[in-house]
Amino acid sequence: AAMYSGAAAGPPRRDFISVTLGPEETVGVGGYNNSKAWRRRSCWRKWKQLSRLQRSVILFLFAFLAVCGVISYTSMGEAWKSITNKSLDDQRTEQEIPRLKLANPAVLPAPQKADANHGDYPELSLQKPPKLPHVRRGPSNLQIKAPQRDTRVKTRHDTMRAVEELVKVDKVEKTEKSIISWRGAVIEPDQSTEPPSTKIMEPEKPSSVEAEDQKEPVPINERQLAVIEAFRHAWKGYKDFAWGHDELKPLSKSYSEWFGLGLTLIDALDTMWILGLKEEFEEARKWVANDLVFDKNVDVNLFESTIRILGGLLSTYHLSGDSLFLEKAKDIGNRLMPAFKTPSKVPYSDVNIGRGTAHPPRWTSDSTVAEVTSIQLEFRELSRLTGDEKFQKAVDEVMKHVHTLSGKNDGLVPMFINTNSGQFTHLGVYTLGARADSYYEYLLKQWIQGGKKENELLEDYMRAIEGVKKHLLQRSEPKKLTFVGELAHGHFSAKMDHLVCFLPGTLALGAHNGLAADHMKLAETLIETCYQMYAQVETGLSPEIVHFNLHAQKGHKDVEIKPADRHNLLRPETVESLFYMYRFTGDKKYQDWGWEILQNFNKYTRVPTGGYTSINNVQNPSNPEPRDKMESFFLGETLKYMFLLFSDDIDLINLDKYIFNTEAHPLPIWVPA
Ligand code: DMJ
Repeated sequence: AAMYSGAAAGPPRRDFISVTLGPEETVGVGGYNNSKAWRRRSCWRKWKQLSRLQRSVILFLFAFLAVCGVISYTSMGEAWKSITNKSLDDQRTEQEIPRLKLANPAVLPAPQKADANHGDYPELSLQKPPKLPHVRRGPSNLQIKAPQRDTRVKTRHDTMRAVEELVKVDKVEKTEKSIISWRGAVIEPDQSTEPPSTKIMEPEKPSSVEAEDQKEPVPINERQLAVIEAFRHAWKGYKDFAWGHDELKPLSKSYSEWFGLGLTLIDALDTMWILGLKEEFEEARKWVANDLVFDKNVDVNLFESTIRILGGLLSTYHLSGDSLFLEKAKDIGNRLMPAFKTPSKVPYSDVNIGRGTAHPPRWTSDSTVAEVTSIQLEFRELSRLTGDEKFQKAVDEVMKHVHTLSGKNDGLVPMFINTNSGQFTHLGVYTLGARADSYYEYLLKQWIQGGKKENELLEDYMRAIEGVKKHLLQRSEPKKLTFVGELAHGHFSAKMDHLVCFLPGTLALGAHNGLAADHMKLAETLIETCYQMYAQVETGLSPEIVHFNLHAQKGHKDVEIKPADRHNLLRPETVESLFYMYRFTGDKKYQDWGWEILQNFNKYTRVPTGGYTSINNVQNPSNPEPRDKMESFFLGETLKYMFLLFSDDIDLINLDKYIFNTEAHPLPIWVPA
């Protein structure tokens, strides 16, 4: 630094110098000096010796090189990043190859509605059928064969292959599956293990769209024609005097309202489809399209509107493939959801579907056990169809909660549950009749609907049937009919509701699905009893409730009827069980018993001007005392089960593909056999 400060006295300034990069001063006075300070000084001196131009050129060169360096670093960085990422992707792809490949086979249509959880469950997308060119319309036996069958078969075949591949992969993943054994009932390994996810992936198509090879229609027989005639007669009364209202009052030629939602019409939609009543169906469809409005300030019962309206709309959607019914189902489903907003999440009994408010009955904060546990098939299916998991979540939670509750007696449940505490109330009374009946039915049916994977449902069902055997079965005198009584605080009562006659059919369905063979034996015994509840009565029609004689008394039959119980509401349960028994055994006596019942309905409950009526006295053939009301389930259930009972076409609502809700509305089994 001192040297430069004295530059004026230094050597004369040269105007230019040539740039010499050689070590000019490495050999100089003093010899070799390579100290850092010397080198710094020497470089600086050299720099100062350069002209401004030279310095500018050098600076420019440096600047230029620096810019080039930055540019090439950035682009190399990108290249490097992509190389790094690619190798990560490669690693992931290798791990996921089987799943990803199978989740997106070319034959599958693009998802209609994306779901946040899609990526977690690619396998579910495989359950979706390919988009087919043709959607069936019109009642089943009036249908024309679907066109382009070859294409359809091929497409479906390809899809099935993709599914099989997936199943192979899935099987490898889930090697150790437990076998459930329940006192003699052994469930195949592939039917057991974890419950299905509540996360719903993609909306499903109606089952009618999936229907493949349609075989020649099986001709309708005489007895089925008699059912069609009965239906038409009932429908005439409804159409003439109660169109668009809840129930027909056939004697007064008017109607009654319960919810004001055209209950009979909706309940009857899928029956018309199954019976092939195309004209009637189309007319009813128009009413649904133009006049069915749920935005109404009206209180509806959650259970009744779920099984009749939601269930009826969903099954009609599946049978017809007509999206109108799904839209309506979504609407009512959403409007029923406020019922689940309770402290315990056990739903309230009533919902105002216009206001979106819900409440328990006026006198209590209890709900009925059968009601809160018999809405699951419908809400679960609604989730599957819409891709919105909230419906299934709400009802699954109720089942899970009830599963854990104390207060059961060998699997038998009390009749009431509190919506605040979530606990059973009125403990100690056990029945398979009113207020508990369909709890048992839906345990089995949900298990079947979900592909036989939800073990808790099966456990609860099997335990309950053991409870029935242990506490509720007795034999009557003189015919030694096995019946299902009731238990009240340890005391057995020989009382049996007609409602209990759903049980033989449910037991038979369970046995058909691999449960204990003795369930079928019990079903055979119990259906005989239910038949006797008709056969031993003067009109050949069952009363609402019977009491069985436990002791032989001269001149007494097995069945006793109290004056308050001798009404008949045109209920379906016995005919329902006859249908299952005939399907699974082929024994024609079940058809004959059903035929007798139909004739007696015609004899004692048919109103000449149209419609059928409930009666007050099944013991008085000369005056059964008509009540002036046709319940919606007569068209929704009783006549439908009659028609199916008389049919020899096992594919007319195949029981390996469909599960009936408790109002006889068939919904698809998610993993059909
Ligand atoms: C119907 O609404 C249903 O079958 C319900 O499960 C019981 N009551 C009637 C028929 O009896």
